[in-house]
Amino acid sequence: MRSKIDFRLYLVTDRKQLTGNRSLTIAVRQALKGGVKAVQLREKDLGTRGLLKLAHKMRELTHGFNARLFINDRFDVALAVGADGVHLTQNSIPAEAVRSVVRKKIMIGVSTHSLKEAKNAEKGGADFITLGPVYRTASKLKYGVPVGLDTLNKVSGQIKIPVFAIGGIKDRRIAEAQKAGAFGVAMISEIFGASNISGKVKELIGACL
Ligand code: TZP
Repeated sequence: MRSKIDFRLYLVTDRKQLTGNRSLTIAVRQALKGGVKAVQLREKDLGTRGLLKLAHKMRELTHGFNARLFINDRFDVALAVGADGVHLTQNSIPAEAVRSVVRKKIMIGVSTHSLKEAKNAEKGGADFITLGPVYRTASKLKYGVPVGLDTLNKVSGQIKIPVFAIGGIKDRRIAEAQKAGAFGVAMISEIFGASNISGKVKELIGACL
C-alpha cells in the first residue's frame, strides 16, 4: 500500500524563533509560497482558546495552498478546525486512543526519540513519526540528547511508516539524513531563521528529492 504521506519537508512552528517583526501568519504564508506542503502548529505556550483561534487561521492559510495542517498534541483542536492530522508527543493521548475514536479520519504523527518509542507509535496506528533530535539543536538539551544518524538508520530500517528526521536539520544535512533512511525532514530554525523564508523553502524542497 502506498503511504498517504505525500510530503518530505515538514515545517514545525515556533513563533518565538521568528525574527524581524514577522508574525506567524506571515512566516507560514511565506513558507507555503515557497512550496512547503505540511505544517505542524506547535505553539506550546498558548491556552486552548488562543490556540484554537490560531489553528483556524492556519487551516485557512494551509487550505489556500493545498497543504496539510497538523496540530501538536491537541487532538480536540485538530478535530475542531478540520486539520489533516494531530502530532502527538510522548505525553499526549496515545495514538491508539486517537485511532479508536477517529479511525481513518485524521492522520497521526508521533514524536519519538528511540527505537522503542518508534515501534510503539507504529503499533498504535501512527501514520508517520518524527525522530530526534538527530543533531544538536540551537536550544541544546531542551529537546533531549541527540540520537545521531545511527539511531535514525536503525529505526528507519525497523519500522514501515515514514520517519522524519528532526533536530538540527539544515539544508546541508538533508542528504545524509535521507541516506540514513529518513523519508523526510522536519525543522523549525532552518526555515524560521531564514531572512528569505520562501527562498529557503524552495532550496530545501530541492534538497529533499
Ligand atoms: N523535537 C525534537 S528536536 C525539535 C523538536 C520539536 C526541535 C527542532 O528544531 P530545529 O530548529 O529544526 O532544530
